[in-house]
Amino acid sequence: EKATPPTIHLLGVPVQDGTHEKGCLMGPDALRTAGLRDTLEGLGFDCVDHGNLSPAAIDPMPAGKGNALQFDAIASWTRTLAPKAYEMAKNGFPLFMGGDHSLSMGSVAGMARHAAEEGRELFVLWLDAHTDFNTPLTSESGNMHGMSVAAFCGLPELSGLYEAPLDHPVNPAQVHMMGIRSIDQKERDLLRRHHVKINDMRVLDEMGVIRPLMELIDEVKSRNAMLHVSLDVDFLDPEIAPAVGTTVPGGATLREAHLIMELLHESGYVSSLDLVELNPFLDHRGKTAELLTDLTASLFGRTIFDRPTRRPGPRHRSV
Ligand code: 4U7
Ligand code: MN
Ligand code: MN
Ligand code: MN
Repeated sequence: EKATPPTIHLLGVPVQDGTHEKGCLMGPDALRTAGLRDTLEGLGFDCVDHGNLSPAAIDPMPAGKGNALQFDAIASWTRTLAPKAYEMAKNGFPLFMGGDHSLSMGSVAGMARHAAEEGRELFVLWLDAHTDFNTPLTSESGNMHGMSVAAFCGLPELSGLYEAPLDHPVNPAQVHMMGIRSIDQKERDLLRRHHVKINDMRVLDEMGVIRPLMELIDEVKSRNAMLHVSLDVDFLDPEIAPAVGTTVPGGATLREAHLIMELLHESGYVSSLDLVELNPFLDHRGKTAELLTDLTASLFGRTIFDRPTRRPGPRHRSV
């Protein structure tokens, strides 16, 4: 099979209602300013910037149970984004520029529907300090950017975010997390009950990124599934990526993050990407936006020097 590079579809999703920290709405423009599009075109990809999404108004919803802030606002973002993601996926590789992490409630739901239509499963690689598996019943903060995974996995407490209960919820056992170092008490029980695959920082300390990542890639390949990558800025150590509201010390290093992206590129199975939680108001001279741009370049094949093709196989099979 001849390698055909997919068209990359950039979409800004300036949502910040999922967090109490203001500033994520500037994320898409900071990524544009850092030259994300030129970088991807420089790697040989056709690139379309669809501008920024704006959420459709929805009727106010019956007060949901529990502790969720801005439920209605997040529902309108999610209901606007999910069908847009689904449409973009038909024509290439969707790249979602956040915006806070509640963005993934829509991006992943749309990708899961696309995958199902192609007769394939969707796996998710969740790169984050946090597991984002709270529901309105378990969350202590009420911030909905901490509930994204629970939402796209179809937990009933969050089904009201979608137009209808999800036909294609992601299987929690097919959500692989890396970089985890902050989990709330009740969230822990939920993660266990639903068999989410968690590689915490201790796993990275002990074996580095290659083993856990290749486990995921091998599973994706063996099932000919698609792989959505969701990168939360706080996956990275705050020393190298300060532009985020929810810093947790002890995160991934620059080289760990690049190695993940390079291996993902070589796999050829990544279908879509979220770049989320970038808060340019907290950045130092654009360094976090530039780092995200560089990591994206690695995901799309930038290498430090020529590399032999070690894992020949279909490239971008997923699109
Ligand atoms: B992010 C938290 F309290 N678990 O629910 C919560 F520690 O998208 C954090 O990963 C959520 O940045 C972080 O508020 C959401 C918390
Ligand atoms: Mn997150
Ligand atoms: Mn996080
Ligand atoms: Mn698994």
